[in-house]
Amino acid sequence: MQLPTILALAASSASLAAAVDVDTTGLRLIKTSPEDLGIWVTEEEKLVMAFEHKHFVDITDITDPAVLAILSTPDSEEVSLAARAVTYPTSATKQSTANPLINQVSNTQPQSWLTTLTNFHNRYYRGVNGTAASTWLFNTVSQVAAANPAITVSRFTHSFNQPSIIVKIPGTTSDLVIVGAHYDSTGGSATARAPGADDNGSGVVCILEALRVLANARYAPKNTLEFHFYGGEEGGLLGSAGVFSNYKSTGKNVLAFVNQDMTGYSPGGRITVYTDYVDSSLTAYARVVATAYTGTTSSSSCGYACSDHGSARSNGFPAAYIADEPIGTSSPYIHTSNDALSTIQWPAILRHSKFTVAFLIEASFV
Ligand SMILES: *[C@@H]1O[C@H](CO)[C@@H](O)[C@H](O)[C@H]1NC(C)=O
Ligand SMILES: CC(=O)N[C@H]1CO[C@H](CO)[C@@H](O)[C@@H]1O
Repeated sequence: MQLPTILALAASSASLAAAVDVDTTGLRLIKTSPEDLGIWVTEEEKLVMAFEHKHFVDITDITDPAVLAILSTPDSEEVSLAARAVTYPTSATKQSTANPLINQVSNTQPQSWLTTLTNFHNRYYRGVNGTAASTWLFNTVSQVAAANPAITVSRFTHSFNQPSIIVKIPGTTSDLVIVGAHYDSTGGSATARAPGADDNGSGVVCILEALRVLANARYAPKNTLEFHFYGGEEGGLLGSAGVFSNYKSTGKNVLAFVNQDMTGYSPGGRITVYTDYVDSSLTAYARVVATAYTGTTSSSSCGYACSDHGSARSNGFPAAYIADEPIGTSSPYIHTSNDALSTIQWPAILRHSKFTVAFLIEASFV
C-alpha cells in the first residue's frame, strides 16, 4: 500500500473523513484542534508527534456524535454536561477528617514505586514493556488496596494490550469522585528508552499513595471514590477515551474528575491549576482545595488534547487538570530518556499526594 505519510482530508466530520475513498488500513485518525477535521497518520507518526510535544486526540474509534461535537467546540464555548449540575463548595470544610489522613502521606512508597516504573525500558502502550508495566501496576495497586476488603480493583481492557486500571472505594451513594493519571510513557519511537518519571509516573505514584492512605484507614466515603490509571494516553488519550465513553453509555454520574499528569518537577513550588478545556466550576473548587491544603497556586493553560481530562470533558463530565508547574517552566525532559528519576523533585510529589488525599476527602462529601 502506497500512501503519503500524512493525509490531511477535507471533510466536515470524522465519519465523513473515514468515508473518503483512500485506503486507511493501519492508519489512525487524529485531531489536533477543535477546527482540525482529522488527519490520518501512522503509529510511528503519532510517536514522533508526542516526542515533539504536539497534542492530539485519536478519534479513530470515537463514534458518538455528541463527543465528536465537543471535540470540535472551541475552549471559549462552555460545553453542557451530561451529569446533573453539581454545586461545589466555596471553601474547604473537612480539615478535621482530612488532616489526620494527610499526616500519613509520605514519599517512602512513591520513591520505591517510581523507581520500578522508571526501570521499565519504556511503558509504550503497544509494546511488550508497556504490557509488563501494566501487569506490575495492577499487582501493586491490588496489594495496596487489599488493606480494605471493601475496595475493588479491575482492569478496563482496550484494543491495545495495556488495560487501564480502575480502583473503587464504594460509598453510600454511587455518585463518583474520580482522580486519574496515565501510566504509559513514550520516547519518540516504539523501542526508545522512556523512563517517564515526571510524565507521568509522578501522577501515578501520587494517586497510589492517596489510595494507600485511604485503604489503610478503611476510609468509608459518602460518594464513591475511584482511582484511574490509564493506558495509551500518549497514543492520543486512548485509555481515558475508552473509560469515559463507557461511563457515559452506562449512565454513571461523575461529580468530579481531577486529572494529574506531571507532579514531580516544580521550580515554582506551587500546585498549578490548568484553566483551559476544563469545567470552570470544578476547576474553581479544585483550586479552593489546593489552596486550603497546600498554599498559593499558580495557573496555566496547555491547549487542546493536552491530557486525559479532555476525554472526561468530551463525554460530558466535569473535569479539572492539576499539575506541578505552569507550562512555560515545566519539566524540559519529558518524552525523552532524560525524564529520569534523578530529575524528580520529591517535595512536589509529596505536595500532590497530599492534595490528592485532601481533594478526595473534601469531595467525598459533596
Ligand atoms: C523492552 O525492554 C528491553 C530492555 O529491558 C529492551 O531491550 C527492548 O528493546 C524493549 N522493547 C521495546 C519494544 O521497547
Ligand atoms: C501527551 C503526552 O504525551 N503526555 C502529556 C503529559 O503531560 C503534559 C503536560 O501536562 C502534556 O503536555 C503531555 O502531552
